[in-house]
Parts: sequence; structure tokens; C-alpha cells
Amino acid sequence: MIFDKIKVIKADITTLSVDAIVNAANKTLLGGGGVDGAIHRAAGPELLAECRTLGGCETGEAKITRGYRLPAKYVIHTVGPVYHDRPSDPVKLSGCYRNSMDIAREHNLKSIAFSAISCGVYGYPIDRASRIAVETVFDWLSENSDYEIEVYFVCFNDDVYDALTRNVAVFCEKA
Ligand code: AR6
Repeated sequence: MIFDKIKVIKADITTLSVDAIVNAANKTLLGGGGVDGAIHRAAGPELLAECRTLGGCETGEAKITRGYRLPAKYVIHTVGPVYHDRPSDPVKLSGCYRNSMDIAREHNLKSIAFSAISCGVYGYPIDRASRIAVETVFDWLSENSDYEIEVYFVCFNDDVYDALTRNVAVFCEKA
């Protein structure tokens, strides 16, 4: 059952012992504020050194590094859209989730924890972003039903937690 594989949790993503955490990065992949800053601080300078070798990342794409001093084995860095209310915004945001899941499978990862991509300084409306996140992961899990992976949506704020919980409930009813 797909909904058995998905959990919405309140946590600091840098504390999670999962195979990969997903960073809401920017196109440089060289760190920043928000969750990106927290991940780089917790992982240590080796993370930045590896990120420098990656040549940045396009919006909607994702790249993987090791986790260094984090409890997570890997960090998948993805770049969400800066919200402009354009038709390309949902496509790009969905790409962040889909490409991260593809990378997880390519590396045979069994647990992945997403931060709320674009829901901070990039300004995406939280309910819409949550619906795209949940819909994309549900679709991916149903297309990859032969693959076992636990997916965590990690929330720092109550509004993100409420929106994700609501959207997971909606998709579970449909499933
Ligand atoms: N654990 C889990 N979630 C967190 C944590 C944490 N430690 N810290 C913040 N959040 P944001 P964006 C939540 O702004 O909108 C950076 O400067 C936060 O409450 O980090 O995609 C990058 O370099 C919010 O719900 O990411 C980019 O320039 C969510 O993480 C830009 O911000 C995402 O907020 C990316 O902006």
C-alpha cells in the first residue's frame, strides 16, 4: 500500500538517520540560508567541497552527494522554482520530487526525507506546493511499485505540516 510508505513528520531534517535527505538548494549548490544552510552547517565543509565539483544544478533537477557528518548517508540537492505563478512552476516543482526519487532508486536507497522545497524564501504557496509534492511522490510510488522505499515529508512549521497531512489524507482516500 502506497500510504504505508509515506510519513509526514515534524523534525529538523539534519537529525534524521535516513539513507538520504533532500536539500532545498539553489542553482549554485554552494549553500545558502534556510534548510540549505542548516544542512551545510551540520554536514561540515566536506559537503561544500563536493558540491563545488558538481557544476551547479538547474531548477527542477537534482544531484547527489555524500552526507559527511550528517546522520543521513547521502544528500540529494534539488532546486525548487522561485514562485512566479507561471505554468512552469508546478512542472519544475514536481521535477524536484520525481528526479530525487529517481536518484534514490538509482542508488538503491531505502529511505528518503524531503524538506518542503520552495516553501520558504522561494515563496511557493504552501498548500499548492504540498499537493504537488504528495501527488508526485504517490505517482512515482505507484509507477515503481516493485521498489521498497520509505518517504518522509519533513516539516519545520505547523502550516507546512498541516498542508502536507491534509494532502496525504486526500491521496490516501483516492488510492
Ligand atoms: N529542517 C527541516 N526543514 C527546515 C529546516 C530544517 N533544519 N530549516 C528550514 N526548514 P527554504 P526554499 C524549512 O527557504 O524556499 C536557501 O537559501 C523551512 O521552514 O530553506 O526552497 C537556498 O540556498 C521551509 O518550510 O527553501 C535557496 O537559495 C522549508 O524548509 C533558497 O533558500 C524550505 O525553506 C531555497 O528556498
